[in-house]
Amino acid sequence: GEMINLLYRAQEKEQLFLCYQPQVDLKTRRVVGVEALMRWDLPGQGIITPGAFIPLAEQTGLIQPIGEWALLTACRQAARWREMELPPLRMAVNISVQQLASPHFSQRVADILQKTGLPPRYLELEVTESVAYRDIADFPMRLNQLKKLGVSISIDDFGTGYSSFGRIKLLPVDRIKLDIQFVRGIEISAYDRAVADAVIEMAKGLKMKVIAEGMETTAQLEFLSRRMCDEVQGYYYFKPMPAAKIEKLLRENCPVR
Ligand code: G
Ligand code: G
Ligand code: MN
Ligand code: NA
Repeated sequence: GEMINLLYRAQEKEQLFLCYQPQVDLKTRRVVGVEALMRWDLPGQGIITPGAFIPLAEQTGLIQPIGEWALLTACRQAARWREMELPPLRMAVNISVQQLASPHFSQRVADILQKTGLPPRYLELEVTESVAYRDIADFPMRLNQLKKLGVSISIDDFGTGYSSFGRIKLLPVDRIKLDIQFVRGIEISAYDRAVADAVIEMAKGLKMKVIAEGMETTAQLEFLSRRMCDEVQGYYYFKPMPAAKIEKLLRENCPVR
């Protein structure tokens, strides 16, 4: 309907932009990465968050051009920050299953890295757990192709999908993102604490890093620090913010409390 036509034109009208949410290393308490998060500035409607339009973009195939725009924009931004000689920063970009299923995707990533000059080790691609169990394409092969470019791979929303360890084993995963629902439950649910604990331990055993999503409270911070979770991303430290604010943050380069 109407929404899809508006979204179709959003890109050429330059209504889309990216915000970046810092990711904090729990040992050094410094910002070591950011996740790029899309926003849509639709005149008369205000800023629309991706939850309200990404599903539509996925259903209609628009995610291909929009997702590619996000990847290019994020890499360009990360390359610019490197030129400014700010402290090193990982750039995490969300990738839809549809993008990964496209046979040209790894070539497009290679082109974008070349065009922007971003060293591949600074780019992380976030895929959801569903790449482990969806059989629509050869995802292990595709992720391995991407790994060969030198980028890293993280599994988003971990703990909410239907994957099995037998399938995840086939994927070259560098980092697991513990889903926000388990982080939210840390103070109130023994079940969620046990899941958070198990995911952190599992990641360590499998030589993967783990980042907790959506950390909002001191109690969560204390729990995650005690359990030696590697990194956190959440409103407790930082909300998603425009590029200029990230720049300021990096320039100051102070540890967070
Ligand atoms: O509305 P909210 O901000 O909660 O939505 C976040 C969701 O949108 C997350 O699932 C996130 O992965 C997704 N998302 C944000 N930016 C992008 C993007 O650039 N590409 C893709 N494919 N998904 C994105
Ligand atoms: O699915 P994905 O992890 O890509 O989406 C990240 C989403 O989580 C973004 O929409 C981001 O704004 C949101 N988010 C990040 N930190 C917090 C937090 O501390 N609390 C809540 N409620 N949402 C958060
Ligand atoms: Mn994500
Ligand atoms: Na998530």
